[in-house]
Amino acid sequence: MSLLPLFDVSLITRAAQPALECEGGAGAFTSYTFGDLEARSNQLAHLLRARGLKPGDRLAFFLQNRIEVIDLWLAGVKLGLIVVPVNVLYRERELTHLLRDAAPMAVVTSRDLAGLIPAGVTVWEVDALTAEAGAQPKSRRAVPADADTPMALIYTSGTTGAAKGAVLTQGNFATNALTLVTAWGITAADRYLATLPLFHVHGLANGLHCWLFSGCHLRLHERFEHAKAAQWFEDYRPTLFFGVPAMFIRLLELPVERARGIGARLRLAVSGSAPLPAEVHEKFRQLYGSVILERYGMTETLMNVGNPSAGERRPGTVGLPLAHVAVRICDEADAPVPDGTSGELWVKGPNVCAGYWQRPDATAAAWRDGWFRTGDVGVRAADGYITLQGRRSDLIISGGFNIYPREIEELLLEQPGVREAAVVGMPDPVRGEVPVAYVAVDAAKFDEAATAAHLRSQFASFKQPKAFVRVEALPRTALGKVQKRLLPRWQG
Ligand code: MLC
Ligand code: AMP
Repeated sequence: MSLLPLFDVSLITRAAQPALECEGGAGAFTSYTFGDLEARSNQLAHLLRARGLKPGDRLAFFLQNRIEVIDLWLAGVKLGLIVVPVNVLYRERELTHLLRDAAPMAVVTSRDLAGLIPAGVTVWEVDALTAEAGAQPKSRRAVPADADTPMALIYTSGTTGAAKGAVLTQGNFATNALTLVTAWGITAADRYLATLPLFHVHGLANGLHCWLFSGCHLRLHERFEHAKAAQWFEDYRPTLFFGVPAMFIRLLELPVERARGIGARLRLAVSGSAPLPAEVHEKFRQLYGSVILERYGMTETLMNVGNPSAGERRPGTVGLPLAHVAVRICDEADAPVPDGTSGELWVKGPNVCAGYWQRPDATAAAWRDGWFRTGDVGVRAADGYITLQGRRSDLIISGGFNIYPREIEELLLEQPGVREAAVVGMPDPVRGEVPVAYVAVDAAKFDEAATAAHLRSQFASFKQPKAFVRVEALPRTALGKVQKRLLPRWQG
């Protein structure tokens, strides 16, 4: 199954129907029909083809949420391109690695972000590209594709410190969209408020694709802003909202009368990308009268497990395997464990990506007998509900963004005066976790402010340690492995 036939249900069949409203500055919104989106993406496809892009070529975008991301994604689907979404918060070190690895023909970005792109990479400025596309024919330009056609390279940090590109196919995305639209009963009558970034699978594969396939209406915001979010809900009156736990936690700040009004219209609120505390689930229900549906996914697999739309949405659990997914929970010896016993979640299905881009070693390490080993640890109850309990790696998730400590530790060790470094996730009431750096330093050589400034220039803001805690030496096992559990607790 490829993507265009799914999207055509909206792009062609609902051509005259209002599809989207986008923020156009000063609080004004511009509206588009599905037919407008079809025409815009055809024009861009003609231009990209004229610029030499062929099926299988990579094209990256480094953009906040805006209609041009949708144009680019649809043009990529039509031309069989491999689109490479890049987190707008990434900085020099992340960008250098990712762009060298993916080797896109160009990066489409905005004027304010263009200066961050490393030298030697071709940059296409988005407004100029869009203006030029406007002069192209509106007729469809598309190449044949099938389920195995690679669609995107989405980078996800590896335990080695360097991010790997998950190769997601059109079939992966199509399966995900079909399953979610069906399981969550999304119809053309829904209204979806989109504030998740489009450069990660939550906003892209779930948000955009459920919209395009169901033909519902979408309001796209550049990003989630907690001070404005309540007003957006009240103005737009969405029936659908997808968010990370940090967003739901921010929404708990609203007075009950406003929350009730919003909740009365909200048919379905979905949380994922990080654990939703059971307490937040309950408080949201009390305040909004809406029971959050929590689901579990990954960049490499898109969505795997979810609470039912019709049925019990059990707080603290991620629910049951989605219709197309097989889930196995295994012990250290790779043997399936009985219900009630913790183990690593393995998944198998048409949602699982084709492997890591040019990394046969990492691909071989992550798959076993056709199963993808998620690295997430969980337990299954006798009635099938799965609870996630942690991870096999020391991944930190902050506001739904992933942080691999190793990546930051490696850079810290390159700084003057740093002898040892360990980065650890500490609990945070809104973002779930935040990173804190423990360092053993030569005081005469270590400059904390300079180190922090260097980190800021190299990494996304969510990876910046909230503090540098100085220790004499890191606690280690007899074999020299750092024991992060034994580090003194940071008091904030
Ligand atoms: C966040 N920030 C941004 C930004 N998004 N800056 C610019 N543009 C954006 N789009 C930065 C802010 O500058 C700030 O930096 C920090 O993030 C927090 O911002 P905030 O305004 O204080 O927001 P807050 O209320 O804390 O909420 C944060 C958040 C953000 C929820 C808006 O964490 C977010 O958008 N998370 C979504 C992540 C996501 O989509 N994950 C899906 C991965 S896919 P500073 O310097 O103050 O820290 C996946 C698979 C699956 O995991 O299962 O879905
Ligand atoms: P990413 O690599 O950004 O796609 O992040 C995927 C990881 O997010 C998973 O491996 C999980 O650890 C985590 N995750 C996603 N959804 C949930 C959830 N509902 N509860 C807990 N963790 C989650």
